[in-house]
Amino acid sequence: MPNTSAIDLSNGLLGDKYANPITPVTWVGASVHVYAVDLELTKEVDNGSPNEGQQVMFTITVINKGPLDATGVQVEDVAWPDKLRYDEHSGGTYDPDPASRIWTVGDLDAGASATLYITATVMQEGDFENVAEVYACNEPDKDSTPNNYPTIEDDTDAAGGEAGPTAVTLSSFTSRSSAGLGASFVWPWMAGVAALAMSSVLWVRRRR
Ligand SMILES: [Ca+2]
Ligand SMILES: [Ca+2]
Repeated sequence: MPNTSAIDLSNGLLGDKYANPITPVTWVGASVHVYAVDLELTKEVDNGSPNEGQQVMFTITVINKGPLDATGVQVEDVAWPDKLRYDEHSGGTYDPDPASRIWTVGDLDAGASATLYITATVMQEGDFENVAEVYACNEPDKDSTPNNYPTIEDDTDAAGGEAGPTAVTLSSFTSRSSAGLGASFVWPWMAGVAALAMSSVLWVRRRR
């Protein structure tokens, strides 16, 4: 009697334990991981401590570590704070509409990367951290899922910092002359000019 307990892959059945050739076999506890790409995303800001009213530039990079080419790749700016005003972008196709904020990357071959630059103005002091994540990809990813933030994976990254108050300059003093603080600076200056003019008049009269 031959040993029939070994797995018989020729007909997809399990030996003598499942002798009926038409009985379907259910594999319990087994899992098969099938993936095609591995997208990784990074996001950086050029200045993590700007003053209110200053521009900062975000750099978003997505790389496909393969092994296969990726298609239909999109990246979304999620959790974009109201205090950040979008100004411009370069390096790719980006929709700055608040209802979208989608960067259309398109095809990304294995080993290739793409980079987008977004310039924004910090309109208020305080935390301005924000997040970018891979939003879509036609192929399954090894270790991340598109558009499932706030789950943190290698297709997600945050950048930002803490903005300080508006920088104080001489022009900001004079432009706020009606606010009291400016007046305390402007009036002594005007008084000094008036005193200089009066002394000049007296000097001319004395010379006559
Ligand atoms: Ca990934
Ligand atoms: Ca994700």
